[in-house]
Amino acid sequence: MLWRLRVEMPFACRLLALVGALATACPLLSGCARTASAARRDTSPPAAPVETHPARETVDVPGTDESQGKGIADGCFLMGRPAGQGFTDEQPQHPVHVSRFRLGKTEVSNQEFAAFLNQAEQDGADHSWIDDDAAVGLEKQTDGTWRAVPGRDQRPVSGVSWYGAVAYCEYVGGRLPTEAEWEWAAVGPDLRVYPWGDDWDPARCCWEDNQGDPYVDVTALPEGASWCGALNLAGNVWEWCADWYGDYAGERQGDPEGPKEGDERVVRGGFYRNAPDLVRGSCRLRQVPDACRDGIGFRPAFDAPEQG
Ligand SMILES: [Ca+2]
Repeated sequence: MLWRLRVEMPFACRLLALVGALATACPLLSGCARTASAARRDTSPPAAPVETHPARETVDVPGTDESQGKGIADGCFLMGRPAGQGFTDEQPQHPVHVSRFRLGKTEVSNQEFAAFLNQAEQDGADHSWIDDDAAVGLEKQTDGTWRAVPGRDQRPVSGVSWYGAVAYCEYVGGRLPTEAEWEWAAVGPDLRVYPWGDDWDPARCCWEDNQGDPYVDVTALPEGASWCGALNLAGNVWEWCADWYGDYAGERQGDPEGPKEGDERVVRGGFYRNAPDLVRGSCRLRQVPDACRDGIGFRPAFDAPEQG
């Protein structure tokens, strides 16, 4: 598929690589200094999907010409943070080209995942998709069907394993975003620290200062939208990515997919209990793919339509 192809770096990407090298060599070009700290640490094919493909809203890049097909524009950016900024596993910062793709505008909601569970056939799957106790927004009824807990239908689903996320994405005709795609959607061409910009703003995401019900609706906080219009990339729930977790290689890459194997998968974006440092666009965390934990959800990505 197109999004999996390695691509030749265009001039703009080579220019970004040069800027990155200069920034590493010269602290004056590196932007504001940030505290570095220790890195943190993610197995098998997903369960079979079902055939139905309900429509889902995705985000588009402002200015994208309709005739070119919708989707987040391809582009080059410096993935990760410069030395001395962020966490050590965000380094080395390196130039990456991401091909055009589509991304869910919102995290997947309890209502959406309940509908999926009621239609998908989980029996026979090698890995559990969800943990009843961790999925605080879902409940199984006496007839065996699932429903969103009243009042939580539009809250993000959590307590879902990587396998459950993959199965849902296939159910809607998509896939999980790669780590590079997720970061591109969050930081954009101007390498924002947070999806909305470089300056921390506690009112723009669901983080540890959130009071009352820890989660917000997946359509809430439009003021925290990223450059391409994706909501709640920062906070609310961590989001599963397709990649195995691993160290960055450092050289320029086209549509990287992470290590070929590993023990833990990447999650991105932070959740409602995290401090600002963990909801940054380049921050990485890892989880074993069988983990069903409150605070980890996802959103689907889609291959961009072919350009005619
Ligand atoms: Ca999120």
